[in-house]
Amino acid sequence: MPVHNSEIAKILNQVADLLDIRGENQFRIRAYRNAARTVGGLSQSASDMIERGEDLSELSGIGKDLAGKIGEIVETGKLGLLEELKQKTPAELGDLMRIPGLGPKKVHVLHEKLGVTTPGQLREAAENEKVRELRGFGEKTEESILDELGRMKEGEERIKLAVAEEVADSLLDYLRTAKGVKDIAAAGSYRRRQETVGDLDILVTCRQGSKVVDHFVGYEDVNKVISKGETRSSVVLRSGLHVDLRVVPQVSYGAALHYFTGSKAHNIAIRKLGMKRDYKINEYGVFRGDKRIAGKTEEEVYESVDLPYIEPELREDRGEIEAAREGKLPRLVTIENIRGDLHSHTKETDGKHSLEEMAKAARDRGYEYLAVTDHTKRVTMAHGFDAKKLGERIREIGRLNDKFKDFRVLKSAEVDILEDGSLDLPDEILKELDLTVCAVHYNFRLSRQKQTDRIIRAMDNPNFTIFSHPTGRLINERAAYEVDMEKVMEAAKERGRLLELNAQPDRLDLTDIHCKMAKEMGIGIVISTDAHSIRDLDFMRFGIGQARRGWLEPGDVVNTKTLKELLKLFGR
Ligand code: DGT
Ligand code: CA
Ligand code: CA
Repeated sequence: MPVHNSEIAKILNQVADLLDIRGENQFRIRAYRNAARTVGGLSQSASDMIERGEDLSELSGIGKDLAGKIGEIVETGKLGLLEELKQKTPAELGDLMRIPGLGPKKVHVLHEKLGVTTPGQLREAAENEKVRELRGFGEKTEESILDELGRMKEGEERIKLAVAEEVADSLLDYLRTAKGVKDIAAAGSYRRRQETVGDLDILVTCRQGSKVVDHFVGYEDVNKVISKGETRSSVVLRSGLHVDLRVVPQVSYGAALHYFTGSKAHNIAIRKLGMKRDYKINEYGVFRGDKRIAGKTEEEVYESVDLPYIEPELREDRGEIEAAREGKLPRLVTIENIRGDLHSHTKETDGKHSLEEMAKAARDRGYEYLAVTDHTKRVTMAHGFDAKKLGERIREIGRLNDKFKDFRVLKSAEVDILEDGSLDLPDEILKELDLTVCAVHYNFRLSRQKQTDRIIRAMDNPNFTIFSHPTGRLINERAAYEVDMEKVMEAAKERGRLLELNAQPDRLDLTDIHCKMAKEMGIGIVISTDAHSIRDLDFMRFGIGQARRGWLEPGDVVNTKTLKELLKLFGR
Protein backbone atom coordinates (compact mmCIF):
# COMPACT_ATOMS: atom_id res chain seq x y z
CA MET A 1 0.00 0.00 0.00
CA PRO A 2 1.59 3.29 -1.07
CA VAL A 3 1.64 6.00 1.59
CA HIS A 4 -0.72 8.90 0.83
CA ASN A 5 0.48 12.49 0.76
CA SER A 6 -1.93 13.33 3.58
CA GLU A 7 -0.36 10.63 5.76
CA ILE A 8 3.12 12.00 5.10
CA ALA A 9 1.92 15.52 5.92
CA LYS A 10 0.35 14.29 9.14
CA ILE A 11 3.58 12.66 10.33
CA LEU A 12 5.61 15.79 9.49
CA ASN A 13 3.11 17.96 11.36
CA GLN A 14 3.24 15.66 14.37
CA VAL A 15 7.01 16.03 14.44
CA ALA A 16 6.65 19.81 14.29
CA ASP A 17 4.09 19.77 17.13
CA LEU A 18 6.28 17.71 19.40
CA LEU A 19 9.41 19.73 18.63
CA ASP A 20 7.39 22.86 19.35
CA ILE A 21 6.19 21.60 22.73
CA ARG A 22 9.75 20.68 23.61
CA GLY A 23 10.81 24.24 22.82
CA GLU A 24 13.19 23.27 20.03
CA ASN A 25 14.63 25.50 17.33
CA GLN A 26 11.87 27.49 15.54
CA PHE A 27 13.53 27.21 12.14
CA ARG A 28 13.56 23.47 12.35
CA ILE A 29 9.89 23.42 13.39
CA ARG A 30 8.87 25.69 10.57
CA ALA A 31 10.81 23.54 8.11
CA TYR A 32 8.67 20.54 9.09
CA ARG A 33 5.44 22.52 8.86
CA ASN A 34 6.35 23.94 5.45
CA ALA A 35 7.28 20.50 4.16
CA ALA A 36 3.98 19.11 5.46
CA ARG A 37 2.08 21.79 3.60
CA THR A 38 4.04 21.28 0.41
CA VAL A 39 3.46 17.52 0.42
CA GLY A 40 -0.20 17.94 1.42
CA GLY A 41 -0.78 20.27 -1.51
CA LEU A 42 1.10 18.27 -4.16
CA SER A 43 -0.95 17.43 -7.20
CA GLN A 44 0.74 14.05 -7.52
CA SER A 45 1.64 11.27 -5.14
CA ALA A 46 5.00 11.75 -3.37
CA SER A 47 5.32 7.94 -3.17
CA ASP A 48 5.09 7.67 -6.95
CA MET A 49 7.53 10.53 -7.45
CA ILE A 50 10.08 8.75 -5.29
CA GLU A 51 9.45 5.47 -7.08
CA ARG A 52 10.14 7.21 -10.36
CA GLY A 53 13.45 8.41 -8.92
CA GLU A 54 12.46 12.08 -8.78
CA ASP A 55 14.32 14.32 -6.35
CA LEU A 56 11.87 15.73 -3.80
CA SER A 57 14.43 18.23 -2.55
CA GLU A 58 13.69 20.20 -5.72
CA LEU A 59 10.27 21.08 -4.31
CA SER A 60 9.89 24.39 -2.51
CA GLY A 61 10.36 24.06 1.24
CA ILE A 62 11.96 20.60 1.08
CA GLY A 63 15.71 20.28 1.57
CA LYS A 64 17.93 17.23 1.37
CA ASP A 65 17.28 16.24 4.97
CA LEU A 66 13.50 16.44 4.68
CA ALA A 67 13.51 14.67 1.34
CA GLY A 68 15.32 11.82 3.12
CA LYS A 69 12.71 11.83 5.91
CA ILE A 70 9.88 11.67 3.40
CA GLY A 71 11.67 8.81 1.68
CA GLU A 72 11.78 6.98 4.99
CA ILE A 73 8.04 7.48 5.52
CA VAL A 74 7.24 6.28 2.02
CA GLU A 75 9.44 3.20 2.47
CA THR A 76 8.45 2.18 6.00
CA GLY A 77 5.17 4.01 6.66
CA LYS A 78 6.84 5.49 9.76
CA LEU A 79 9.45 8.00 10.80
CA GLY A 80 12.12 7.03 13.31
CA LEU A 81 12.42 10.61 14.54
CA LEU A 82 8.71 10.75 15.41
CA GLU A 83 8.89 7.44 17.25
CA GLU A 84 11.85 8.77 19.24
CA LEU A 85 10.03 12.01 20.07
CA LYS A 86 6.97 10.06 21.20
CA GLN A 87 9.14 8.21 23.72
CA LYS A 88 9.89 11.52 25.41
CA THR A 89 6.72 13.54 24.82
CA PRO A 90 3.21 12.08 24.53
CA ALA A 91 1.85 12.50 21.02
CA GLU A 92 -1.60 13.55 22.28
CA LEU A 93 -0.11 16.84 23.46
CA GLY A 94 -0.12 17.86 19.80
CA ASP A 95 -3.94 17.70 19.88
CA LEU A 96 -4.04 20.06 22.85
CA MET A 97 -2.23 22.63 20.73
CA ARG A 98 -5.30 22.70 18.44
CA ILE A 99 -7.27 24.32 21.28
CA PRO A 100 -7.38 28.06 20.57
CA GLY A 101 -5.33 29.97 23.14
CA LEU A 102 -3.04 27.06 23.92
CA GLY A 103 0.35 27.41 22.33
CA PRO A 104 3.26 24.99 22.71
CA LYS A 105 4.55 26.75 25.84
CA LYS A 106 1.25 26.51 27.67
CA VAL A 107 0.79 22.88 26.65
CA HIS A 108 4.28 22.17 27.96
CA VAL A 109 3.45 23.76 31.31
CA LEU A 110 0.12 21.92 31.59
CA HIS A 111 1.91 18.65 31.02
CA GLU A 112 4.87 19.39 33.24
CA LYS A 113 2.96 20.78 36.22
CA LEU A 114 -0.39 18.98 36.09
CA GLY A 115 0.43 15.87 34.08
CA VAL A 116 -2.30 16.76 31.57
CA THR A 117 -2.08 14.95 28.24
CA THR A 118 -5.68 14.69 26.98
CA PRO A 119 -8.59 17.14 26.55
CA GLY A 120 -10.49 15.17 29.21
CA GLN A 121 -7.70 15.63 31.76
CA LEU A 122 -7.48 19.28 30.84
CA ARG A 123 -11.21 19.74 31.45
CA GLU A 124 -10.92 18.08 34.84
CA ALA A 125 -7.99 20.27 35.83
CA ALA A 126 -9.77 23.43 34.67
CA GLU A 127 -13.01 22.51 36.44
CA ASN A 128 -11.03 21.97 39.65
CA GLU A 129 -9.50 25.43 39.20
CA LYS A 130 -6.01 23.98 39.00
CA VAL A 131 -5.17 25.68 35.73
CA ARG A 132 -5.55 29.26 36.97
CA GLU A 133 -2.77 28.70 39.48
CA LEU A 134 -0.17 28.01 36.82
CA ARG A 135 2.30 30.65 35.75
CA GLY A 136 1.14 32.41 32.59
CA PHE A 137 -2.45 31.25 33.02
CA GLY A 138 -5.18 32.88 35.08
CA GLU A 139 -8.86 32.76 35.79
CA LYS A 140 -9.74 34.13 32.36
CA THR A 141 -7.56 31.66 30.50
CA GLU A 142 -9.06 28.84 32.49
CA GLU A 143 -12.58 29.91 31.57
CA SER A 144 -11.74 30.30 27.93
CA ILE A 145 -10.17 26.82 27.93
CA LEU A 146 -13.42 25.39 29.27
CA ASP A 147 -15.37 27.31 26.64
CA GLU A 148 -13.17 26.03 23.87
CA LEU A 149 -13.35 22.46 25.12
CA GLY A 150 -17.14 22.70 25.10
CA ARG A 151 -17.04 24.15 21.65
CA MET A 152 -14.80 21.37 20.36
CA LYS A 153 -17.27 18.82 21.61
CA GLU A 154 -20.29 20.56 20.14
CA GLY A 155 -18.86 21.20 16.76
CA GLU A 156 -16.53 18.40 15.84
CA GLU A 157 -18.22 18.23 12.48
CA ARG A 158 -17.51 21.04 10.11
CA ILE A 159 -20.57 22.55 8.47
CA LYS A 160 -21.18 22.05 4.77
CA LEU A 161 -20.86 25.19 2.73
CA ALA A 162 -24.48 25.06 1.52
CA VAL A 163 -25.76 24.96 5.10
CA ALA A 164 -23.48 27.82 6.10
CA GLU A 165 -24.70 29.76 3.10
CA GLU A 166 -28.32 29.62 4.20
CA VAL A 167 -27.38 30.81 7.67
CA ALA A 168 -25.07 33.53 6.35
CA ASP A 169 -27.64 34.89 3.89
CA SER A 170 -30.29 35.53 6.51
CA LEU A 171 -27.84 36.74 9.14
CA LEU A 172 -26.29 39.22 6.70
CA ASP A 173 -29.74 40.48 5.71
CA TYR A 174 -30.52 41.00 9.37
CA LEU A 175 -27.23 42.78 10.12
CA ARG A 176 -27.72 45.13 7.18
CA THR A 177 -30.69 46.62 9.01
CA ALA A 178 -28.54 47.81 11.94
CA LYS A 179 -28.09 51.55 12.10
CA GLY A 180 -24.93 52.97 10.56
CA VAL A 181 -23.74 49.76 8.88
CA LYS A 182 -21.77 50.47 5.70
CA ASP A 183 -19.97 47.41 4.32
CA ILE A 184 -20.73 43.88 5.33
CA ALA A 185 -19.15 40.58 4.30
CA ALA A 186 -18.85 36.97 5.35
CA ALA A 187 -15.10 36.30 5.30
CA GLY A 188 -13.07 33.25 6.43
CA SER A 189 -13.25 29.83 4.83
CA TYR A 190 -16.77 30.73 3.75
CA ARG A 191 -15.51 33.40 1.39
CA ARG A 192 -12.74 31.11 0.19
CA ARG A 193 -15.57 28.71 -0.70
CA GLN A 194 -14.09 25.83 1.21
CA GLU A 195 -16.39 22.78 1.02
CA THR A 196 -16.99 22.94 4.78
CA VAL A 197 -16.55 25.73 7.30
CA GLY A 198 -15.56 25.61 10.96
CA ASP A 199 -17.36 28.84 11.77
CA LEU A 200 -18.61 32.02 10.12
CA ASP A 201 -16.57 35.20 10.27
CA ILE A 202 -18.65 38.30 9.65
CA LEU A 203 -17.05 41.65 9.05
CA VAL A 204 -18.92 44.95 9.28
CA THR A 205 -17.85 48.55 8.92
CA CYS A 206 -19.61 51.09 11.07
CA ARG A 207 -18.58 54.09 13.12
CA GLN A 208 -20.27 52.89 16.27
CA GLY A 209 -19.32 49.27 16.78
CA SER A 210 -21.32 48.71 19.95
CA LYS A 211 -24.61 49.39 18.11
CA VAL A 212 -23.90 46.61 15.62
CA VAL A 213 -22.74 44.26 18.36
CA ASP A 214 -25.98 44.83 20.31
CA HIS A 215 -28.00 44.21 17.18
CA PHE A 216 -25.98 41.07 16.43
CA VAL A 217 -26.48 39.39 19.81
CA GLY A 218 -30.20 40.20 19.49
CA TYR A 219 -30.56 37.98 16.42
CA GLU A 220 -33.39 35.53 17.04
CA ASP A 221 -31.26 32.54 16.09
CA VAL A 222 -28.60 33.21 18.72
CA ASN A 223 -28.51 30.45 21.30
CA LYS A 224 -25.56 31.55 23.37
CA VAL A 225 -23.42 34.66 23.55
CA ILE A 226 -19.83 33.64 24.17
CA SER A 227 -18.32 37.09 24.20
CA LYS A 228 -19.45 40.65 23.58
CA GLY A 229 -17.27 43.73 23.38
CA GLU A 230 -17.25 47.15 21.70
CA THR A 231 -16.10 45.91 18.30
CA ARG A 232 -16.35 42.16 18.44
CA SER A 233 -18.60 39.38 19.54
CA SER A 234 -18.88 35.61 19.32
CA VAL A 235 -22.11 33.64 19.43
CA VAL A 236 -23.43 30.14 18.87
CA LEU A 237 -26.56 29.85 16.78
CA ARG A 238 -29.33 27.36 17.44
CA SER A 239 -27.97 25.16 14.66
CA GLY A 240 -24.71 24.90 16.62
CA LEU A 241 -22.88 27.06 14.10
CA HIS A 242 -20.44 29.49 15.65
CA VAL A 243 -20.31 33.08 14.38
CA ASP A 244 -17.57 35.64 15.01
CA LEU A 245 -18.37 39.27 14.34
CA ARG A 246 -15.84 42.05 13.92
CA VAL A 247 -16.57 45.72 13.41
CA VAL A 248 -13.88 47.98 11.94
CA PRO A 249 -13.79 51.55 10.63
CA GLN A 250 -14.22 51.98 6.88
CA VAL A 251 -10.59 52.98 6.28
CA SER A 252 -9.64 49.49 7.49
CA TYR A 253 -12.20 47.55 5.48
CA GLY A 254 -9.84 46.10 2.86
CA ALA A 255 -7.19 45.17 5.39
CA ALA A 256 -9.75 43.58 7.70
CA LEU A 257 -11.45 41.73 4.85
CA HIS A 258 -8.08 40.43 3.78
CA TYR A 259 -7.13 39.42 7.31
CA PHE A 260 -10.40 37.63 8.12
CA THR A 261 -10.66 35.94 4.76
CA GLY A 262 -7.41 34.12 5.39
CA SER A 263 -6.29 31.54 5.03
CA LYS A 264 -3.98 32.00 7.95
CA ALA A 265 -1.10 30.58 5.92
CA HIS A 266 -1.77 33.04 3.09
CA ASN A 267 -1.95 35.93 5.56
CA ILE A 268 1.33 35.01 7.15
CA ALA A 269 3.02 34.86 3.77
CA ILE A 270 1.66 38.29 2.78
CA ARG A 271 2.62 39.78 6.12
CA LYS A 272 6.16 38.51 5.60
CA LEU A 273 6.35 40.26 2.24
CA GLY A 274 5.29 43.41 4.07
CA MET A 275 8.00 42.97 6.68
CA LYS A 276 10.64 42.88 3.96
CA ARG A 277 9.51 46.38 3.01
CA ASP A 278 9.39 47.47 6.67
CA TYR A 279 5.57 47.53 6.60
CA LYS A 280 3.33 46.19 9.29
CA ILE A 281 0.22 44.52 7.88
CA ASN A 282 -2.68 43.73 10.19
CA GLU A 283 -6.48 43.88 10.21
CA TYR A 284 -6.40 47.68 10.54
CA GLY A 285 -4.23 48.45 7.56
CA VAL A 286 -0.76 48.52 6.10
CA PHE A 287 1.52 50.71 8.21
CA ARG A 288 4.92 52.28 7.73
CA GLY A 289 5.83 53.21 11.29
CA ASP A 290 2.62 54.72 12.67
CA LYS A 291 1.41 55.92 9.29
CA ARG A 292 -1.35 54.00 7.52
CA ILE A 293 -0.34 53.74 3.89
CA ALA A 294 -3.03 51.33 2.62
CA GLY A 295 -5.98 49.23 3.69
CA LYS A 296 -9.22 50.68 2.41
CA THR A 297 -9.49 47.96 -0.20
CA GLU A 298 -7.97 44.50 -0.56
CA GLU A 299 -6.39 45.63 -3.82
CA GLU A 300 -4.45 48.27 -1.85
CA VAL A 301 -3.12 45.61 0.52
CA TYR A 302 -1.82 43.50 -2.35
CA GLU A 303 -0.49 46.55 -4.15
CA SER A 304 1.54 47.47 -1.07
CA VAL A 305 3.56 44.28 -1.53
CA ASP A 306 3.67 44.65 -5.33
CA LEU A 307 1.15 41.96 -6.09
CA PRO A 308 -1.99 41.94 -8.19
CA TYR A 309 -5.31 41.06 -6.51
CA ILE A 310 -5.55 37.39 -5.58
CA GLU A 311 -9.01 35.78 -5.61
CA PRO A 312 -10.16 34.45 -2.19
CA GLU A 313 -10.47 30.85 -3.44
CA LEU A 314 -6.74 30.81 -4.21
CA ARG A 315 -5.60 32.07 -0.81
CA GLU A 316 -4.24 28.88 0.68
CA ASP A 317 -0.50 29.49 0.30
CA ARG A 318 -0.37 26.78 -2.32
CA GLY A 319 1.66 28.69 -4.87
CA GLU A 320 -0.71 31.60 -5.52
CA ILE A 321 1.73 34.20 -4.22
CA GLU A 322 4.52 32.98 -6.51
CA ALA A 323 2.06 32.87 -9.42
CA ALA A 324 0.91 36.40 -8.64
CA ARG A 325 4.49 37.64 -8.53
CA GLU A 326 5.23 36.08 -11.91
CA GLY A 327 2.00 37.33 -13.47
CA LYS A 328 0.80 33.74 -13.82
CA LEU A 329 -2.38 33.77 -11.77
CA PRO A 330 -5.16 31.76 -13.39
CA ARG A 331 -8.15 33.67 -14.74
CA LEU A 332 -10.66 31.65 -12.78
CA VAL A 333 -13.82 30.22 -14.26
CA THR A 334 -17.05 32.01 -13.26
CA ILE A 335 -20.69 30.96 -13.30
CA GLU A 336 -21.26 33.21 -16.32
CA ASN A 337 -18.89 31.02 -18.34
CA ILE A 338 -21.14 27.97 -17.95
CA ARG A 339 -23.26 27.13 -21.00
CA GLY A 340 -24.97 23.97 -19.87
CA ASP A 341 -25.30 21.14 -17.40
CA LEU A 342 -24.30 17.59 -18.31
CA HIS A 343 -25.78 15.56 -15.43
CA SER A 344 -29.46 15.64 -14.38
CA HIS A 345 -32.34 13.33 -13.46
CA THR A 346 -36.09 13.24 -14.04
CA LYS A 347 -39.01 11.72 -12.18
CA GLU A 348 -38.74 8.65 -14.43
CA THR A 349 -35.97 7.54 -12.07
CA ASP A 350 -35.17 9.31 -8.79
CA GLY A 351 -35.74 12.94 -9.81
CA LYS A 352 -38.70 15.21 -9.06
CA HIS A 353 -39.57 16.83 -12.39
CA SER A 354 -40.35 15.71 -15.92
CA LEU A 355 -37.96 15.76 -18.84
CA GLU A 356 -39.66 18.79 -20.32
CA GLU A 357 -39.75 20.67 -17.00
CA MET A 358 -36.04 20.08 -16.46
CA ALA A 359 -35.23 21.16 -20.02
CA LYS A 360 -37.21 24.36 -19.74
CA ALA A 361 -35.67 25.18 -16.37
CA ALA A 362 -32.19 24.79 -17.85
CA ARG A 363 -33.13 26.96 -20.79
CA ASP A 364 -34.54 29.59 -18.40
CA ARG A 365 -31.14 29.71 -16.75
CA GLY A 366 -29.68 30.81 -20.05
CA TYR A 367 -28.13 27.45 -20.88
CA GLU A 368 -27.64 26.12 -24.42
CA TYR A 369 -27.91 22.47 -23.43
CA LEU A 370 -28.86 20.00 -20.73
CA ALA A 371 -27.88 16.34 -20.66
CA VAL A 372 -30.63 14.29 -19.05
CA THR A 373 -28.93 11.35 -17.44
CA ASP A 374 -31.33 9.06 -15.67
CA HIS A 375 -29.97 5.97 -13.95
CA THR A 376 -29.53 2.61 -15.63
CA LYS A 377 -31.02 -0.72 -14.55
CA ARG A 378 -28.45 -1.84 -11.97
CA VAL A 379 -29.46 1.10 -9.78
CA THR A 380 -32.76 -0.55 -8.86
CA MET A 381 -33.30 1.83 -5.95
CA ALA A 382 -33.83 4.58 -8.50
CA HIS A 383 -35.79 2.41 -10.99
CA GLY A 384 -32.92 2.61 -13.46
CA PHE A 385 -33.66 2.31 -17.19
CA ASP A 386 -33.16 -0.86 -19.17
CA ALA A 387 -32.25 -0.69 -22.85
CA LYS A 388 -35.90 -0.56 -23.94
CA LYS A 389 -36.77 2.34 -21.68
CA LEU A 390 -33.64 4.20 -22.68
CA GLY A 391 -34.66 3.72 -26.32
CA GLU A 392 -38.01 5.33 -25.55
CA ARG A 393 -36.24 8.17 -23.76
CA ILE A 394 -34.05 8.79 -26.82
CA ARG A 395 -37.12 9.15 -29.03
CA GLU A 396 -38.84 11.37 -26.46
CA ILE A 397 -35.83 13.69 -26.42
CA GLY A 398 -35.91 13.82 -30.22
CA ARG A 399 -39.53 15.00 -30.15
CA LEU A 400 -38.82 17.54 -27.42
CA ASN A 401 -35.83 18.99 -29.28
CA ASP A 402 -38.07 19.70 -32.29
CA LYS A 403 -39.81 22.27 -30.10
CA PHE A 404 -36.63 24.16 -29.16
CA LYS A 405 -34.68 26.57 -31.32
CA ASP A 406 -31.69 27.74 -29.24
CA PHE A 407 -31.57 24.90 -26.83
CA ARG A 408 -30.80 21.20 -26.98
CA VAL A 409 -31.50 18.29 -24.67
CA LEU A 410 -28.60 15.88 -24.96
CA LYS A 411 -29.32 12.16 -25.00
CA SER A 412 -27.55 10.55 -22.12
CA ALA A 413 -27.72 8.26 -19.10
CA GLU A 414 -25.89 7.84 -15.81
CA VAL A 415 -24.48 4.43 -16.54
CA ASP A 416 -23.45 2.15 -13.68
CA ILE A 417 -19.92 0.76 -13.74
CA LEU A 418 -20.26 -2.91 -12.77
CA GLU A 419 -17.79 -4.76 -10.54
CA ASP A 420 -15.91 -6.17 -13.51
CA GLY A 421 -15.57 -2.76 -15.12
CA SER A 422 -18.23 -3.33 -17.78
CA LEU A 423 -21.08 -0.84 -18.26
CA ASP A 424 -24.53 -2.05 -17.31
CA LEU A 425 -26.27 -1.46 -20.66
CA PRO A 426 -25.26 -2.93 -24.03
CA ASP A 427 -23.05 -0.92 -26.39
CA GLU A 428 -25.74 -0.98 -29.10
CA ILE A 429 -27.94 1.34 -27.07
CA LEU A 430 -25.09 3.39 -25.48
CA LYS A 431 -23.77 4.36 -28.85
CA GLU A 432 -27.12 5.98 -29.67
CA LEU A 433 -26.45 8.56 -26.93
CA ASP A 434 -24.72 11.93 -27.30
CA LEU A 435 -22.64 11.18 -24.24
CA THR A 436 -22.57 8.95 -21.16
CA VAL A 437 -22.00 9.81 -17.53
CA CYS A 438 -20.48 6.75 -15.86
CA ALA A 439 -20.23 6.14 -12.13
CA VAL A 440 -19.59 3.62 -9.38
CA HIS A 441 -22.68 3.04 -7.23
CA TYR A 442 -21.94 -0.31 -5.60
CA ASN A 443 -18.99 -2.23 -4.20
CA PHE A 444 -17.18 0.70 -2.67
CA ARG A 445 -15.04 -1.57 -0.54
CA LEU A 446 -12.88 -3.10 -3.24
CA SER A 447 -9.14 -2.89 -2.70
CA ARG A 448 -7.41 0.17 -4.12
CA GLN A 449 -5.93 -1.88 -6.92
CA LYS A 450 -9.22 -3.58 -7.86
CA GLN A 451 -11.22 -0.35 -7.73
CA THR A 452 -8.65 1.39 -9.92
CA ASP A 453 -8.63 -1.47 -12.45
CA ARG A 454 -12.43 -1.56 -12.51
CA ILE A 455 -12.69 2.11 -13.39
CA ILE A 456 -9.94 2.02 -15.98
CA ARG A 457 -11.53 -1.01 -17.63
CA ALA A 458 -14.79 0.92 -17.86
CA MET A 459 -12.93 3.79 -19.52
CA ASP A 460 -11.73 1.36 -22.18
CA ASN A 461 -15.27 1.28 -23.49
CA PRO A 462 -15.49 3.78 -26.37
CA ASN A 463 -18.97 4.80 -25.15
CA PHE A 464 -17.55 6.10 -21.86
CA THR A 465 -17.58 9.93 -21.87
CA ILE A 466 -17.53 11.36 -18.33
CA PHE A 467 -16.45 9.76 -15.06
CA SER A 468 -19.00 11.00 -12.56
CA HIS A 469 -18.53 11.79 -8.84
CA PRO A 470 -15.09 10.23 -9.09
CA THR A 471 -14.41 9.43 -5.42
CA GLY A 472 -17.89 8.52 -4.19
CA ARG A 473 -17.47 10.43 -0.96
CA LEU A 474 -20.32 12.11 0.87
CA ILE A 475 -18.99 14.93 3.02
CA ASN A 476 -19.29 14.14 6.75
CA GLU A 477 -21.04 10.86 5.90
CA ARG A 478 -19.01 8.55 3.74
CA ALA A 479 -15.30 8.54 2.99
CA ALA A 480 -14.03 8.33 -0.56
CA TYR A 481 -13.48 4.79 -1.82
CA GLU A 482 -9.91 3.65 -2.15
CA VAL A 483 -8.67 4.45 -5.64
CA ASP A 484 -5.42 5.52 -7.26
CA MET A 485 -6.66 8.81 -8.64
CA GLU A 486 -3.42 9.54 -10.47
CA LYS A 487 -3.67 6.28 -12.41
CA VAL A 488 -7.33 6.93 -13.14
CA MET A 489 -6.42 10.37 -14.45
CA GLU A 490 -3.63 9.02 -16.60
CA ALA A 491 -6.06 6.49 -18.06
CA ALA A 492 -8.63 9.22 -18.69
CA LYS A 493 -6.00 11.32 -20.40
CA GLU A 494 -4.85 8.48 -22.67
CA ARG A 495 -8.40 7.59 -23.68
CA GLY A 496 -9.69 11.15 -23.98
CA ARG A 497 -12.25 10.69 -21.19
CA LEU A 498 -13.54 13.56 -19.06
CA LEU A 499 -13.83 13.89 -15.30
CA GLU A 500 -16.79 15.34 -13.47
CA LEU A 501 -16.68 17.84 -10.66
CA ASN A 502 -20.01 17.06 -9.04
CA ALA A 503 -21.54 20.28 -7.69
CA GLN A 504 -23.84 18.65 -5.12
CA PRO A 505 -22.85 20.34 -1.86
CA ASP A 506 -22.41 17.01 -0.08
CA ARG A 507 -20.28 15.53 -2.86
CA LEU A 508 -18.00 18.15 -4.41
CA ASP A 509 -15.68 15.56 -5.86
CA LEU A 510 -13.28 16.08 -7.58
CA THR A 511 -11.71 17.92 -4.66
CA ASP A 512 -9.80 21.15 -5.20
CA ILE A 513 -6.47 19.34 -5.21
CA HIS A 514 -7.75 16.77 -7.72
CA CYS A 515 -9.04 19.57 -9.96
CA LYS A 516 -5.61 21.14 -10.03
CA MET A 517 -4.03 17.80 -10.72
CA ALA A 518 -6.41 17.14 -13.64
CA LYS A 519 -5.79 20.61 -15.03
CA GLU A 520 -2.05 20.10 -14.92
CA MET A 521 -2.47 16.79 -16.73
CA GLY A 522 -4.62 18.45 -19.38
CA ILE A 523 -7.80 16.47 -18.66
CA GLY A 524 -11.13 18.14 -19.41
CA ILE A 525 -13.36 18.72 -16.39
CA VAL A 526 -17.15 18.93 -16.49
CA ILE A 527 -18.89 20.80 -13.67
CA SER A 528 -22.30 19.17 -13.23
CA THR A 529 -25.09 19.62 -10.73
CA ASP A 530 -26.43 16.05 -10.82
CA ALA A 531 -29.79 17.85 -10.39
CA HIS A 532 -32.65 15.75 -9.08
CA SER A 533 -35.00 18.73 -9.28
CA ILE A 534 -35.23 22.13 -10.93
CA ARG A 535 -33.85 23.84 -7.86
CA ASP A 536 -30.80 21.60 -7.83
CA LEU A 537 -29.68 23.18 -11.11
CA ASP A 538 -28.55 26.08 -8.92
CA PHE A 539 -25.96 23.88 -7.21
CA MET A 540 -23.70 24.99 -10.05
CA ARG A 541 -22.32 27.76 -7.82
CA PHE A 542 -20.82 25.23 -5.39
CA GLY A 543 -19.12 23.44 -8.26
CA ILE A 544 -17.77 26.75 -9.49
CA GLY A 545 -16.39 27.54 -6.03
CA GLN A 546 -14.61 24.20 -5.85
CA ALA A 547 -13.31 24.60 -9.42
CA ARG A 548 -11.90 28.00 -8.57
CA ARG A 549 -10.18 26.54 -5.51
CA GLY A 550 -8.66 24.08 -7.97
CA TRP A 551 -7.30 26.92 -10.15
CA LEU A 552 -9.58 26.06 -13.09
CA GLU A 553 -9.98 28.50 -15.94
CA PRO A 554 -12.81 28.54 -18.49
CA GLY A 555 -10.65 26.60 -20.92
CA ASP A 556 -10.27 23.75 -18.40
CA VAL A 557 -14.02 23.32 -18.03
CA VAL A 558 -15.80 21.46 -20.82
CA ASN A 559 -19.28 22.85 -20.21
CA THR A 560 -18.09 26.37 -20.99
CA LYS A 561 -18.07 25.25 -24.62
CA THR A 562 -20.82 26.08 -27.08
CA LEU A 563 -23.18 23.29 -28.13
CA LYS A 564 -21.39 23.04 -31.45
CA GLU A 565 -17.95 22.71 -29.90
CA LEU A 566 -19.31 20.21 -27.42
CA LEU A 567 -20.89 17.92 -30.01
CA LYS A 568 -17.66 18.02 -31.97
CA LEU A 569 -15.75 16.98 -28.84
CA PHE A 570 -18.15 14.07 -28.30
CA GLY A 571 -17.71 13.10 -31.92
CA ARG A 572 -21.38 13.61 -32.80
P1 DGT B 1 -12.61 27.57 9.48
O1 DGT B 1 -13.43 28.52 10.27
O2 DGT B 1 -11.95 26.53 10.32
O3 DGT B 1 -13.36 26.94 8.36
O4 DGT B 1 -11.40 28.37 8.79
P2 DGT B 1 -11.15 29.95 8.68
O5 DGT B 1 -10.12 30.15 7.64
O6 DGT B 1 -12.43 30.68 8.49
O7 DGT B 1 -10.47 30.30 10.06
P3 DGT B 1 -10.94 31.12 11.35
O8 DGT B 1 -12.43 31.22 11.44
O9 DGT B 1 -10.24 30.50 12.50
O10 DGT B 1 -10.31 32.54 11.15
C1 DGT B 1 -10.77 33.41 10.13
C2 DGT B 1 -9.60 34.06 9.47
O11 DGT B 1 -8.92 34.91 10.39
C3 DGT B 1 -8.53 33.10 9.00
O12 DGT B 1 -8.83 32.53 7.74
C4 DGT B 1 -7.33 33.99 8.96
C5 DGT B 1 -7.55 34.94 10.10
N1 DGT B 1 -6.77 34.48 11.26
C6 DGT B 1 -7.22 33.79 12.32
N2 DGT B 1 -6.23 33.56 13.19
C7 DGT B 1 -5.13 34.12 12.67
C8 DGT B 1 -3.76 34.23 13.09
O13 DGT B 1 -3.36 33.75 14.14
N3 DGT B 1 -2.92 34.88 12.25
C9 DGT B 1 -3.32 35.42 11.06
N4 DGT B 1 -2.46 36.03 10.27
N5 DGT B 1 -4.59 35.33 10.64
C10 DGT B 1 -5.47 34.70 11.44
CA1 CA C 1 -14.18 30.62 9.94
CA1 CA D 1 -13.61 32.39 13.28
